[in-house]
Amino acid sequence: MILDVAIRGGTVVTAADTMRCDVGIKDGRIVLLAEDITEANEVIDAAGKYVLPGGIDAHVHISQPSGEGIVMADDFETGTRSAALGGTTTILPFCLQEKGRSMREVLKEYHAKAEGECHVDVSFHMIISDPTEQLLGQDLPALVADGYTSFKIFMTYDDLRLNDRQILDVMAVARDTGALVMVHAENYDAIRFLTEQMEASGRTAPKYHATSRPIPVEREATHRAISLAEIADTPLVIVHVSNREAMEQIRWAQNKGLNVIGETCTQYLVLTADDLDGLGMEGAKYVCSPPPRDRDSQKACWEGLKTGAFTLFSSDHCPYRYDETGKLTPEGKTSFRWVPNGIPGVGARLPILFSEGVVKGRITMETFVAVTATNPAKTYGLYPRKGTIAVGADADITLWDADKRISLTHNDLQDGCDYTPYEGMEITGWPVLTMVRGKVVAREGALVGTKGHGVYLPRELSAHTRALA
Ligand code: DUC
Ligand code: ZN
Ligand code: ZN
Ligand code: ZN
Repeated sequence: MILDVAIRGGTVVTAADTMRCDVGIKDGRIVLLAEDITEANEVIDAAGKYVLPGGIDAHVHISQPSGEGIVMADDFETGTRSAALGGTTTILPFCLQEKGRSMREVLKEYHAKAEGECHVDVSFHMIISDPTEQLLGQDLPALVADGYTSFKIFMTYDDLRLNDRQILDVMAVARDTGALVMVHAENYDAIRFLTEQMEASGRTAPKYHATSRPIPVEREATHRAISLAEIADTPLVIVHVSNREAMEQIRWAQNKGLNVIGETCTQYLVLTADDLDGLGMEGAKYVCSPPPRDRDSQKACWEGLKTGAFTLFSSDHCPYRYDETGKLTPEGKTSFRWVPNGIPGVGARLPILFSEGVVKGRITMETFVAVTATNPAKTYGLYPRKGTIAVGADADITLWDADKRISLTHNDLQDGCDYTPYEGMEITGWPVLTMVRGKVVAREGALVGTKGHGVYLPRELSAHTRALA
């Protein structure tokens, strides 16, 4: 057999091992791992580089409706472009069901938006905001069978939040179908109470976004979500965990034997609430929920990644432009309450985790691969097709230059935003080549593929639910 591509001379890293070997690729898949592969139509020199499974960013938002007059800065072309340049080969955005709408219809719209536009592969989580009898009884079971095997629910936001009974009803469907529930855990009433107090006393600057949703807001909801999942008897992913107390709820549940999975994100490792305290509306650039906290929270999130309380590391890429078209709403509503919640980061995720984590000795190279690729693939039903370097897997590969130094600017990321919250960070380690199913899509900071190479991936059940279904 003549191989299409051989990646030669690199150091392959998986979630389990680091080894010197070449990678042979045929028809978009890895077909050979060997010491010295010579017969191939194309040879990629990986000497001195790490050969990693392409990143899987299991938590991104693209082209999602965000309220009147607010448009996300990324469509599927720009969002997947930034992913590719940042070494990520699969993303999992959310399809948001607005109240009163059929989930099937909503999914069709997202498929239409993504079709032919993507540089990397894509699959969809669903956001359930309206758990009608029709959705719970008919539509969701059919959609899970069709490969939409995860859904996110919210405990806060006027238009999205479910009450405890609704959460239990959704969890029961997950239990019965093998789907995996992800939860945004913040206490709605507590946030409203605090927001009204802030506004009544004129505290409306962006920094009060963080004050209006302090750690107990998240800790309480995290514990409640875990309890509801225990009662409904289903595994649960707590997404975007920001601090020690929420992490301790997850660890407590895991020690108790509950199948609770934790995710943390870039912003909780490197930003703090002080970043929201800039001149004028500058702080709006850092408004996301939960908000970045303090140094001890950062430390706790690193601990969570190192010890396995968190097995998922995502960007929560949620892109809004910092101008009158988006991050600041056009009607001149300048209270923090109106600033859309979310910050961009799909392209910066791997470099920041590598530089701050692996280079600084906080996590191992294998943990880096596990939390950015292998675990997301297993958790969301893409493994072993995605998330590892093994014979039979898709040839989704990122070549990593561990020595390359860069002072990060928004220009390096090429998303649709007009800023990065990580501007000026000194980074060591950078992806120098990204390959999706055997085709190079980005090389040395430039896009080389054409949009449309990325395909939609229907998914299997999660490794966490499969045994139960
Ligand atoms: N939740 C997210 O997952 N992303 C952005 C904002 C939010 O509330
Ligand atoms: Zn959320
Ligand atoms: Zn998110
Ligand atoms: Zn950006």
